Amino acid sequence: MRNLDISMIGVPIDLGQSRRGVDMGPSAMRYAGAVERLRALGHQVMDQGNIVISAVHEKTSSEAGLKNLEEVTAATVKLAEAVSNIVADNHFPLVLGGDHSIAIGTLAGLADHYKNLGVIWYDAHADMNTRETSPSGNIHGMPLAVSMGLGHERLVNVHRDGVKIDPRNVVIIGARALDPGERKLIKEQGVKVFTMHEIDRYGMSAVIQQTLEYFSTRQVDGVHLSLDLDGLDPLYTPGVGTPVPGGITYRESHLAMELLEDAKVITSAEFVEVNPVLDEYNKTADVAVALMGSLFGEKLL
Ligand code: 6HN
Ligand code: MN
Ligand code: MN
Ligand code: MN
Repeated sequence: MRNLDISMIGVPIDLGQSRRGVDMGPSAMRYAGAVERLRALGHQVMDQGNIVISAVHEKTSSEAGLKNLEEVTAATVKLAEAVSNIVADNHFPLVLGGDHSIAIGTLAGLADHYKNLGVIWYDAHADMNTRETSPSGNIHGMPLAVSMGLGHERLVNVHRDGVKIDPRNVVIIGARALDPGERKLIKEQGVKVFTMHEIDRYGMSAVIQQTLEYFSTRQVDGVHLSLDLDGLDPLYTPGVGTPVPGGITYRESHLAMELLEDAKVITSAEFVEVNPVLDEYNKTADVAVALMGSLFGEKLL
């Protein structure tokens, strides 16, 4: 059991995609008891509140193919600063989304402190589109490519110029909805992916074991967990904007968190895409907070 100083920060933004409501994700996870759950495990938890995001949804400051580019850029710049300050204080950053576009800011802030960061991208999607390959123009489908230096310069240069993470330090877990351009980029960039096929075939335990072995060969200096609740099957997490059937189970997800906690490797985390408007009585936020419990050391006995 680690006793951590956890700094929690919410990013109430839904402009990285097209379905309103995911801006209420931070509140939903707080109502589900995130702070109390982690304090009960013996951690210090400082809730820093939310990054200030304009609540006006009419604006579409788009360049073609990049919806709300202005607003997403502004939000990620603020988040990067906040995350960087949290790490500078030797606290553990725990970011509550918000749609997955916020990862652009989280990873930019972490890049101030980690020179060879490992990233676990727990998601049904790869989030590796660019304006050229995106089927939607939604920036939440782009943050991983952006963080590798691929995408619109406004996004690539958030907080500090250029590349934030090495593609070979990225492990995607749970993928089952990849766009053609993403498949190509995954191969070109050398990203490691455990699709649902590998999870079905070898089991989550082996997948996490192989992930940890891979990070150790890469000699990473930290590991960020970016957990999109749509990585789980919509049976367990219906409150997400882009659900994909055939996903990771509730128990497999707990096992993944437990094994990561046992290995003591995770140095920052974000939980994204919780949309209470699409949910069934806050079920998805409850699952998010339960997974936080396992990630931060909760045991069944
Ligand atoms: N997410 N690949 C699709 C797109 O629009 O680019 C879906 C992206 C989903 C993004 O869930 O964070
Ligand atoms: Mn302190
Ligand atoms: Mn996703
Ligand atoms: Mn995602």
